[in-house]
Amino acid sequence: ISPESDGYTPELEKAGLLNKTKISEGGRKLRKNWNPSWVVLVGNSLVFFKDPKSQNASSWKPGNSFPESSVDLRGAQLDWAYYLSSKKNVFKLRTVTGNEFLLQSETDSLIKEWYNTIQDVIDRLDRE
Ligand code: I3P
Repeated sequence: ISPESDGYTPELEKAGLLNKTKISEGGRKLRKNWNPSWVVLVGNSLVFFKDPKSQNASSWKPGNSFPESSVDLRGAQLDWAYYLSSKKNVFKLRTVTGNEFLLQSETDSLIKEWYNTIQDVIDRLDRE
């Protein structure tokens, strides 16, 4: 199935490389395991791909490489996470199902852009 033939392909809002670790699953705390991840914000979802080297801005499209996981942003909560990591530029994303992720970049401007863009999507969904 190609993006042209599936009738509806949601708008790509943002894509890029971030460091990622999951810190809880359904409210249960997990051991941190930081890894680079190709992160794509498309429609109401944040989609994570492994192996960032083989990814590009088209990876999220139907028929292209399969995501490692994805997160529904409806009802999600975003917070800067100054106390949750020794790394700089870390924010926490908590899903409505109680999964928590930390996302991080060494580049200040980049992480702020991601924070603002994800928050805009969450706000839009809250108003729907
Ligand atoms: C963790 C690892 C993480 C670190 C975490 C450590 O050790 O060093 O990078 O998180 O700190 O526990 P291990 O590899 O033995 O699991 P940050 O880099 O985010 O600080 P934490 O336990 O304080 O979360």
